[in-house]
Amino acid sequence: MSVQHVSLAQPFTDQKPGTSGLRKSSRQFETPHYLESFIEAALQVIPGVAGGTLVVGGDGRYGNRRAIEVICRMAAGHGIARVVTTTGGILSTPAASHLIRSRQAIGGIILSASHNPGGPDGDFGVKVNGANGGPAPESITDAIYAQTLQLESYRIANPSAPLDLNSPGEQRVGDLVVEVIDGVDDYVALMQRLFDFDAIGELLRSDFPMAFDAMHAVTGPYATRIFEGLLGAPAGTVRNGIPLEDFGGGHPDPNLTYAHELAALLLGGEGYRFGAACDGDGDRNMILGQGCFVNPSDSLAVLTANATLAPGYADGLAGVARSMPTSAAADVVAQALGIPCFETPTGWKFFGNLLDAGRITLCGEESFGTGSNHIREKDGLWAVLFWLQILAKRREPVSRIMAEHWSRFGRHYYSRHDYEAIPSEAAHGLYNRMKEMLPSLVGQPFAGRSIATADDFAYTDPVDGSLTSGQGLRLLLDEGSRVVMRLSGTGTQGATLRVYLESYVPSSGDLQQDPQAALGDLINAIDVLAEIKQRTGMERPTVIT
Ligand code: VG1
Ligand code: CO
Repeated sequence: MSVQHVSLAQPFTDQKPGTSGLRKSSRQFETPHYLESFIEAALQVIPGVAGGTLVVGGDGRYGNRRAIEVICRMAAGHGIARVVTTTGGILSTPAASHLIRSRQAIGGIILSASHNPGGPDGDFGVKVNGANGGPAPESITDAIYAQTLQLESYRIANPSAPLDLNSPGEQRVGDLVVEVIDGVDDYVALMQRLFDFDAIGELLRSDFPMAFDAMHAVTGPYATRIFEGLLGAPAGTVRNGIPLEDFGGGHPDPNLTYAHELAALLLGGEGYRFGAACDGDGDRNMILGQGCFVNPSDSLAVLTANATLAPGYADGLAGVARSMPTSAAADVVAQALGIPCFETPTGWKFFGNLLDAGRITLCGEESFGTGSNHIREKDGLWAVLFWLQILAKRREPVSRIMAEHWSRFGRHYYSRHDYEAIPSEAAHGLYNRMKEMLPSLVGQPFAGRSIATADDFAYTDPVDGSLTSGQGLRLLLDEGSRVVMRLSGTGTQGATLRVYLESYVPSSGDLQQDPQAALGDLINAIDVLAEIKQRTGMERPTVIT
């Protein structure tokens, strides 16, 4: 095998990983040497490269196969012994996490821009995961970024025969073994260990019409095998189940805006009892019942309260964690169960240490992410199966499960308002102005209440003591309501402002309000204080969840 050292005229300066890896337009990734530069930096930083095993795959978007080819050639150039990849290069983020762990790999490279649209005019992304199967911690991503800034060349094996990803088997690129496996098998076996497939199958074969929307993204093959194959749900239960390079022109983000067809089926009185969708790379989930949307913060709380109904969690939970902007619904359940609850910054990487140390079993984010210690990523289909497990045991409609939950624990009214693609200057101007105002806000009136705390969230990792600051501006009101603002770390166009609103009503209060109405005074007050409409020029948010 011959290895080339390709010189870079100058290093790239825009390869700083965001909330979830390096995410840029597909066009930018097609810039000569762009992908190679980031992979070179990653291979220089990830420990154990020489002789190690690396897991590589992606969500099937435009650029996936080319990237797998490049990474295999670069892996060969760096002395990696084995790359494990999948037929068609299709590998969901949770399945990749599991594979890294079960193969004792040094880590993985996942090709996805998650819920961002794909195709030549869409986005592409590279996520680097560590040996525990989770997103690389900041110490690693910072080091990779630093490396990109001083890179002079990269090492890549000369092209030999093109890789054949069409069927399982082993191939060689020089000394490197490229092992192509079916990316669905191991994941499905893991799900069968956690959940009672007999009970769920019985439910799905009874009068229980369900719709799952794979959004033409990675979960199609997994969902078809699980729901229509093993569990015996009728053909057609899985919609948009064929992964497409551009996700059929859609936006593979499972929320009420982008998964509106599914939402209409469940909320529009079509007779479906349960609906769910996953995002581009399969780590997010949206849960719907008949006439009922379950917000992700509540979903984490319901899974926590009902965890022992699933065989994999029958012994109870060590603890739970949620990201800071996620509502405190899970905290209330944790308190009732007498287990610890942790509040982490946004992004799954912050759950890794808590999971590795055995301090938590479940964790979740308001952004449709839920997961557990079975892997080190959030897991969309796992959450759907967990809900089905609860429904199979309780045999109650989703809406009744929610109503009973709130009447026991109280309800955290919650909403996230996203203002997408704001000119970067306007967004940073708005954000920095608020940040500077924070100290002066304490004690001030706000939405008929008073601001008790105003800060920029910082987190000290309870396991390794590392400090992460600048994680979001919080206004905590005297009666427990909150407004949080963050700038997104996953967008690729301009800036996205996220405003998170939360208000708690105890079980004795009015539990059946519309969330936007229940939060109306907070919504108005933050608009006035932060001058959102005025500074963004937007009359309303792009997406309301
Ligand atoms: C968003 C979500 C965050 C999530 C991240 C990655 O980040 O808010 O909760 O962890 O996406 O999800 P941001 O910085 O845009 O708010 V995924 O499905 O891309 O791995
Ligand atoms: Co995702």
